[in-house]
Amino acid sequence: MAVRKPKVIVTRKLPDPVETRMRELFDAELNLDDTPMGPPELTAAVQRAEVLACTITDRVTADIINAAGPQLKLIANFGVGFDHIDVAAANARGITVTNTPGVLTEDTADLTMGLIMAASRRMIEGSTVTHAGGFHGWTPTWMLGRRLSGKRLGIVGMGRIGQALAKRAAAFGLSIHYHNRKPVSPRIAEDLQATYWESLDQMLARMDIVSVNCPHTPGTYHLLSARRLKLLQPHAILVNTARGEIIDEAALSGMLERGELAAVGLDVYEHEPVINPKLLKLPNAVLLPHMSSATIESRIDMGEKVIINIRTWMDGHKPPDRVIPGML
Ligand code: 8YV
Repeated sequence: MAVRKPKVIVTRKLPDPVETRMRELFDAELNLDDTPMGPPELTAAVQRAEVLACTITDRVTADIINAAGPQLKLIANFGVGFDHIDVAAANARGITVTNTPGVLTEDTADLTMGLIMAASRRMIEGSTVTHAGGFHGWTPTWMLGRRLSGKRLGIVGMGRIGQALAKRAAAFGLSIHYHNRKPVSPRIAEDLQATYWESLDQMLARMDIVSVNCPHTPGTYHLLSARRLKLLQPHAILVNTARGEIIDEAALSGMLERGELAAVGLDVYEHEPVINPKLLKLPNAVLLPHMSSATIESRIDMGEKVIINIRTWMDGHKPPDRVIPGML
């Protein structure tokens, strides 16, 4: 007996193996030229789709959800963060929301470690100057950065990615400190040799490097506010591979411009894809284009998770990666 294929609208171009599998399993409408969808396109999509397979570039607001037809049953996000989806509005209409946790943890932690190294050792600055023909021979005092080994790393948010970063950082000789809503289990704390700080303020004031690894929720918006950023030591380095909204980007840019902070390594921005113009001018700002999960392996695994969530829903079961408001 032929299995009924649900109408799945995929909002962005996904890796070929993912799209091929989606075509086999679903009545999949793909976005082959990868044009991001604005509110009119998203509204049209939710009026026809049974499943919306969306990404961070889609603002799935309450207005969009309330415009959906009764056939929309599942919003299957391609990505772990879901702050671009009004989950409460979706749930209120009986629409399930899922994400793709776990599969991008290691790649995101790798890139975070990369940003820490690049910012501490001025790697991008060195490469840029070399490409521009500016390497005229070794000198004893040129391109001096800061050693990692023996320094303190403060991780804001000790979930999967924070813990994966802690393991990498320990191998580089950094001592691990963290702030979280609650301490990790004694077994994990011992494994990671991690020191818990209940007070974020106190931790920030004592770290050499700070990494933001918590989700963006109403509670973490501007968690690193202008006041808190001022607590950082002038030689400190700040990296963020979580969400731009967690840091007051204008305040951070001003501090970096005034030399009140040694360097930053950012993969995410408060108003993506717009970046504060001050940051763009500063050589001690290592800036990446939101690429921490950008490996072919992560992106295929994320697609697989989206497919599993849709398949489980099709089979009449609760999808494994359901998200609910306030779960983070
Ligand atoms: C994703 C991310 O690529 O998963 C996340 O939360 O930030 C990214 O690494 C992006 O969200 C895709 O929707």
